[in-house]
Amino acid sequence: MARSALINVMVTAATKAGRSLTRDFNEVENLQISIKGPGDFVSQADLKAEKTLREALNKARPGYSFLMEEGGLIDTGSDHRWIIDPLDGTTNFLHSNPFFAVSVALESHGQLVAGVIYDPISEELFTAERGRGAFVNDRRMRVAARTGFDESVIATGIPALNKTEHAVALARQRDIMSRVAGIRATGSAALNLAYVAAGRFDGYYETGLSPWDMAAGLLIVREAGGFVTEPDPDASMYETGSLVAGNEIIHGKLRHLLNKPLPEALQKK
Ligand code: 2AM
Ligand code: CA
Repeated sequence: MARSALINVMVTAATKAGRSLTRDFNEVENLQISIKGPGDFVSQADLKAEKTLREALNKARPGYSFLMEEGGLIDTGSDHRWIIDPLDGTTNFLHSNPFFAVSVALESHGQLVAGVIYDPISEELFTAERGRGAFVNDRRMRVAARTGFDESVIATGIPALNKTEHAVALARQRDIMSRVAGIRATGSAALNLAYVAAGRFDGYYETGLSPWDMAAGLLIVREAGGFVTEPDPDASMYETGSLVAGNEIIHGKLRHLLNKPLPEALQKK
């Protein structure tokens, strides 16, 4: 299927940023053995990729607003806003684990209209436009048809140790892991969503996310026929940072489990 002009703009920007990340990723391996480690170098790689994205997008579509992981919000008053994460999966990148991605979404009049997630290591490009379906390297994607919860593989994220949600996340994970075929914590929210869209994960849930971690992936999963929501039907994903994804059945089942009352010690007072 021919790509639209908009998707072409986003793909050009994401692959340019991805090439910059790949070059730096090769360097990170050498820095693992240095005393200081690769931390500062990775921050620079992240900033450089964001600058590349910003410049490419702004050149093709001047004047749009930006919401960026590193640069924050640049509000130009435009009806269009790019939501970008130059390096999703930073911890993987820092540790030379080849599982990270560039994520670019476009919101117009408050609605997600296009999303691109690019994994520069596998060179997989996940794209979607509102109402036009989702694609991986230009092949149509659909979420998995699997409905047996006990056969499903579910992605999740483990919150950083110092976070209060840690105990809650473990309680949820203990409950869910006893009912499914496997749990995967990959370290990239964007790729988790892309993999749900591609039918590689049957479901995904995570807390503590930011809008740029999810924006492109939300549209890609929905355009692949999947469901993504806040676990609480009355809450907004962008506000709470929690989401649950899958096909209709797996999404419903996961959402039900995530809404079960917690042990008393973990309940908010
Ligand atoms: P990042 O790599 O861009 O930081 C890991 O489970 C997922 O959570 C990644 O997509 C990661 O994005 C995201 N995330 C968001 N906030 C985070 C934080 N404070 N610490 C670690 N990961 C975070
Ligand atoms: Ca991120």
